Amino acid sequence: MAIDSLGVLPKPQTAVRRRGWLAGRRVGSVAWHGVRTSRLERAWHRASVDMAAVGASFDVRIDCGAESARYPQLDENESYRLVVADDGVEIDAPSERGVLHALVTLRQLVRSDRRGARLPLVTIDDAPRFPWRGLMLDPARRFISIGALERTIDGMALVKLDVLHLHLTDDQGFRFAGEAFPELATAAGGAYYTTDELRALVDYAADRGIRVVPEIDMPGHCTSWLAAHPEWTSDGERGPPSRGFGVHKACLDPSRDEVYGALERLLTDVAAVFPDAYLHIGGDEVHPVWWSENDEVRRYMTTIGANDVHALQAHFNARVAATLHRIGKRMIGWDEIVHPDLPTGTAVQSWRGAASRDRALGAGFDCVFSAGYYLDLFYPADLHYRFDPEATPTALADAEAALRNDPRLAHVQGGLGWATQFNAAAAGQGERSAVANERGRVLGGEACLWGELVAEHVLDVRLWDRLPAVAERFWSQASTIDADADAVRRRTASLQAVLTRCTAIDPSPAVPLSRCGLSTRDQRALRPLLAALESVKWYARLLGPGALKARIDGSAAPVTRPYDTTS
Ligand code: TNX
Repeated sequence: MAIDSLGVLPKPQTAVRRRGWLAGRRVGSVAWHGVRTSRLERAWHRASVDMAAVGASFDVRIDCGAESARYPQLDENESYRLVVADDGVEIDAPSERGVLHALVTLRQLVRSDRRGARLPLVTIDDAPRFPWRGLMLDPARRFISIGALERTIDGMALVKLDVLHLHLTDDQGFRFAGEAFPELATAAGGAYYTTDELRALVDYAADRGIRVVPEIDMPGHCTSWLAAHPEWTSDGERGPPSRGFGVHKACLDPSRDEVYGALERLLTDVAAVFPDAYLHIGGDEVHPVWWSENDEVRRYMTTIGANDVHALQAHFNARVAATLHRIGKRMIGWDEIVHPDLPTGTAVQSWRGAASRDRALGAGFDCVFSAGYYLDLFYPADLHYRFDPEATPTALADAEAALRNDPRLAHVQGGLGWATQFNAAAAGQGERSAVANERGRVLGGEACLWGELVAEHVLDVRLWDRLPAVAERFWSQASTIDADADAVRRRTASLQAVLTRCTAIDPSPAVPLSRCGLSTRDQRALRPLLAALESVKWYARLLGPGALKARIDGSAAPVTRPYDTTS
């Protein structure tokens, strides 16, 4: 039997199917060999409750070689072997992480119908292709409750994703209420997380083998900070945090020691809550105007010998990296941070296509690839699935061309053309090179769901019809990836039943209607209309006519869009 038809997503490395099935028993047993930890006991409990719900119980033997670190780390051994034989199930893994994955695979293998509950006889040997398999959520734009984050973590574990990247701050919100500067969160307005809530969330994720990487976006995207601390900027756009979306001029003042001192206290606070080795400093979309027009900042540039604002941002980043180094963290940031002066050891999250990835790798920086996995663009799953984190520049250009030529995206073709040109221009031409020659390492990838138009009641719908396909891209070997676009869509669709059975996630499109408080009658009345509608792809809806036109004809985009945080 082909790997495909086992229904496990992401596809395992190898699966050898034997004829026959293991029938479920009324009462199953678990036998522990090797290491037995409370984390594994809880994972076993979840798996058995879930299987019991479909009337499945089996005799399972679990042999775990070693305890994993309390908080998951990059590059741990995550491999496992799962054997379903005539006389029961056997799980073998060198570490807890592997056992967690094996139990998830087991839950996906169960069949239950009129013939009863059963498992296919099979031997699965599995391990991930990439150690960094992430999802970025954006509670800064629209708050996401801890409950919704927890159920998302449950779903992530089911598709073997292992990094939840939380974009905690942006112009519209500052969701981290630490001890040094609690006023950053309260003055920014809206909800925020307490450190206790975040610590509990980190533990919840660690229990499922998932790391949580916090992002504090700086020095741009910071109007929310300035409500409490206007003195951290030099000029201009002070006032209440912005409700509008887009690139704002506000920037932290890179010329003042006081700002670096505050950042050190803030990041120390963040580090105390998030044990992960990496801390994300954002660094994206810094508006060039403010710094270049401010006299003090210009004087500072002369003092440090920075010829342009990119050099100045690199200087800012280097000072922040030194702070992170002192508090035992590694820095990661969006691909705008790549610069000859960026300290080695920094990791780069590439969002502007192959050229930005290769520029980072060529300069020796490890890379997390996100271009191609922007779930907020509403692309169908198979289009995201085409992008490979390690694809050659030519293959990635082909994937982008496929986007432009896809009839499902015909209505946004103008904008898409612009996006591709932007990718090439922004990342610096002439610096493309083949992946094989690079010095940095592709750690993996991250799907991103930017939150401008993602209120919590649509979160499940927006994530789960496409995220599983991306998760497979990050876990499965390139050689097992489906060539047929429909296959991955079918497999993603059939995973939905497992998701609803095993987690509190409900990805059905009707859910937002009930979650936003419509009566059952109104929901029923709206359904035929919804069935006939389709989401607008790309950023055509997010940008609105003004910004869309600006993007297409290359002029400066207005900050305001037809939606804001109150829409
Ligand atoms: C760019 S991608 C951003 C985000 C926005 C997104 C969509 C990146 C690093 N920055 O701040 O949410 O576009 O508008």
